[in-house]
Amino acid sequence: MSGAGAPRLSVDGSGLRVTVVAASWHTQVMDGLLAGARRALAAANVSHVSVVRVPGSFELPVAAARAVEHGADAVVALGVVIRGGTPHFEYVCQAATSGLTDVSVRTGVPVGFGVLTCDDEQQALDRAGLEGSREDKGAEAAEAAVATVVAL
Ligand code: DLZ
Repeated sequence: MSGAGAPRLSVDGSGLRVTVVAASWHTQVMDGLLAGARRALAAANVSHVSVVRVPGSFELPVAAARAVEHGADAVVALGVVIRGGTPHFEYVCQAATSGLTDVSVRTGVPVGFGVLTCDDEQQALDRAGLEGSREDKGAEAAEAAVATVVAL
């Protein structure tokens, strides 16, 4: 985890089934987030990892709900939403955030929140876990999901 006050998480996720649901907009950033999530899950010894790709971040909640129905112990949701010239940004961010929260709270299955909501592409690249990025939000979301399952 990174940022002021962020915890250092180190957990053993052996035996857990984790599904990564990933949007497809902003390919380069998504590739970084997905690679970071995979790295973090491997470091936590999670061997049962499924990846489900959906078109956009708006579709992440339904994919997360299905993953839970199919037996996932934790879900990692990854997406990138970049502000444009219309209010569309707010609607997609709101739908993704509240939808993923709803799935998690309703089912009791942790959902790691790795959806970047950025003003421009550079902000997203800085957080994508790519070479030169300052932060690795895909890894952070995966670590948070696994740590929460273990804690509960
Ligand atoms: C339509 C749209 C736009 C404009 N921007 C993004 C974005 O920056 N990131 C993202 O993940 N998805 C975007 N989408 C697609 C919506 O999430 C959704 O896939 C479509 O509205 C179809 O339901």
